[in-house]
Amino acid sequence: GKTIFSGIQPTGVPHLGNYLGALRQWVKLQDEAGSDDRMLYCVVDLHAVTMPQDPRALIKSTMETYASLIAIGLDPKRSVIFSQQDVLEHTQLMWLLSCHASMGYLGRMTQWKSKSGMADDANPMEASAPNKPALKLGLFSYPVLQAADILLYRTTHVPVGEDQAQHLEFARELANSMNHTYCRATPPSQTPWEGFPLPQTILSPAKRIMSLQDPAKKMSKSDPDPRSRILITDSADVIEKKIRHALTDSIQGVSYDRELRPGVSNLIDIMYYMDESKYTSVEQIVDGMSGANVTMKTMKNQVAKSIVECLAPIRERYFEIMARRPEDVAEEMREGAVVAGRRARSTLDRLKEAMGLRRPD
Ligand code: AQP
Repeated sequence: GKTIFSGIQPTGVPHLGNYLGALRQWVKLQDEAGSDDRMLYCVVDLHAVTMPQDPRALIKSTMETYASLIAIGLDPKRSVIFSQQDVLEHTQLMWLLSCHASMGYLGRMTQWKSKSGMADDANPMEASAPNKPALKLGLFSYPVLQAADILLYRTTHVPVGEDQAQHLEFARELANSMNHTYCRATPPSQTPWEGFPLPQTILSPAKRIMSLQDPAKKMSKSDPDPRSRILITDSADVIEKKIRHALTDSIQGVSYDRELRPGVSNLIDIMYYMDESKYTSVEQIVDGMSGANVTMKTMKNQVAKSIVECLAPIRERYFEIMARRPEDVAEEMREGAVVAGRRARSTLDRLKEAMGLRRPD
């Protein structure tokens, strides 16, 4: 069977980019899974602390993120849903992987540069941007922890957005390097280590949803302008307003061209991916609108309507979950971690044995 793993940062309620680019795929994989497939979905709170956090806000947004996962249709009975810090093996495996991770490779990753405000050609050894705190080891080694998250469950498939493809490639490299070194070593038990499966990336069709205010940038939780994104729990009013204010262009009528008309094309993409079953293609939407001489205003109304319809039941479920006692929700998360922990320990025990780190029981 397949083992599917993915993670989301505890940044609170996800936006449409997270939802269409990754989370909806998680639900689809869960709903299509066979009886010998397993799904693990993780709120990656240890990744969150690579950036400054307000402790009280972090606890709150972790709960909101978990509630969002249940609201979109993940079912704790079918998928293991848990928090990263509840399974201590993540950081243990990270250390073992760190001893094989290349500094040079990590230095070429783009995320530490963008999150620390560093230039594209910044050198991590002397990295400090003007008026910015020095680069922290945790942010630099983020992809190693991410590789540990994935490999810990002997994951075969990882559904993520396109922005994570680079990190997945790094995880495969590390797995390869570990397999190469330790599968051939003879452990004290004489049973050679089976190695890590090389995890495949699953990209959803909506690879990259762009910001509503600047269609050259991806829709992102860290964008200071809340109008740049739609949250999956936004009310109909808020959605309509954000779409009405979305940056488009002054060209007449509706047409699709990601280069020339990135704003309009992003809105059409969103409309299409909100309910793919309604249309055969993006062209079908565009042809229908240009045939009817639809104005920008009418187009935006239609886009907003399709988002509102799709998100309404999610929003309702979200508020139901948030009305539960926080202790009960937290307990449900811990139950997920118990199941995840069992699989994590079996992977780690075998690897430690291969590395000569495990004494006889
Ligand atoms: N704009 C996007 N289009 C498509 N997919 C996206 N993802 C994020 N933004 C887009 C995918 O969402 C999943 C969960 O993301 P995350 O919580 O790890 O956050 P992130 O990738 O760092 O992106 P965010 O949400 O915008 O946060 P910041 O502002 O911190 O960068 C991932 O699978 C991601 O690919």
